[in-house]
Amino acid sequence: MADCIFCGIVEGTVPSEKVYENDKVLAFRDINPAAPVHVLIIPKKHIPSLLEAEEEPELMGEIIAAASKVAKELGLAEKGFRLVNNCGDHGLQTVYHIHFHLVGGRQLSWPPG
Ligand code: DGP
Repeated sequence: MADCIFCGIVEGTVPSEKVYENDKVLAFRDINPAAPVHVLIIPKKHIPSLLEAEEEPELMGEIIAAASKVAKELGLAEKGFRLVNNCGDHGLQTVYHIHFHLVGGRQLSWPPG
């Protein structure tokens, strides 16, 4: 999709530090990390937000599977981590290409602010 920064990352026109990729899913380091490990996991297909995910159950499963794989590969299995989706204005979503934040490497707090 034109003007989508994450589509640009998928296409390679926007640089990123990729940590995992398959034919449907891409994972790369967040440009503004909130923790020692902060990876964004996205579908290569442009889907604006979690509101459209109902139509893509298989693809959402691919993302969860990628999160599990990347978490283990980046050393998060022992201590744990968090997988977060921000949706819409109240959720503080800023990029409207659905993405899941894989965050770990330090003690996290709860509930979110
Ligand atoms: P959200 O608020 O959930 O929409 O988070 C969007 C995240 O995307 C935010 O943590 C910063 C990250 N981000 C925005 N632009 C870029 C970019 O060009 N490259 C990378 N690697 N991350 C980006």
